[in-house]
Amino acid sequence: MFANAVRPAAGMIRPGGGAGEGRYIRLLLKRSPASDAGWTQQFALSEVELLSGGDDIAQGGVPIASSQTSSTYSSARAFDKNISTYWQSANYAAAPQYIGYILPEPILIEAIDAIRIGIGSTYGLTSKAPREFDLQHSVDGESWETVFSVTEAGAWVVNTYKEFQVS
Ligand SMILES: [Ca+2]
Repeated sequence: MFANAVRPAAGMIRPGGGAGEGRYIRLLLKRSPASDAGWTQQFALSEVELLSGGDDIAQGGVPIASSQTSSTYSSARAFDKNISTYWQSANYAAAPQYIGYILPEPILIEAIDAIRIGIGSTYGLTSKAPREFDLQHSVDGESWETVFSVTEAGAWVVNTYKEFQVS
């Protein structure tokens, strides 16, 4: 368990069963050094992996994001297995912002046991990396449920990944 990772109250976690199966996963990014400072570009990250049994299941689906600076920094850049490319939220788009993935098949949210986030070496990127975020799950892409929260991810180092244990 990552030292600063916290679980929400048990009642917030959807139990297994049909209602808990969904294709929509996202990270709701609530705070970064850039958002704290009111920068025009508040969030960026280079890679997101949704780990289940050691495998990244964010493959074969559709990346999504609340906004992007331009097509160069689209949501797909966070899922291309290249730490040199990154997604970045739009200019002046305030927190929170989200980066996520529509899986090709529904899963139980409990199947995700860790999240890995990678930050590359582009100047300023570590300042836009999330310090506080929620893992959210949805069955319809409209109503989202928080299943895991990180309140302080700590400082980021260029060209490194942090892994957050969900279960
Ligand atoms: Ca990338």
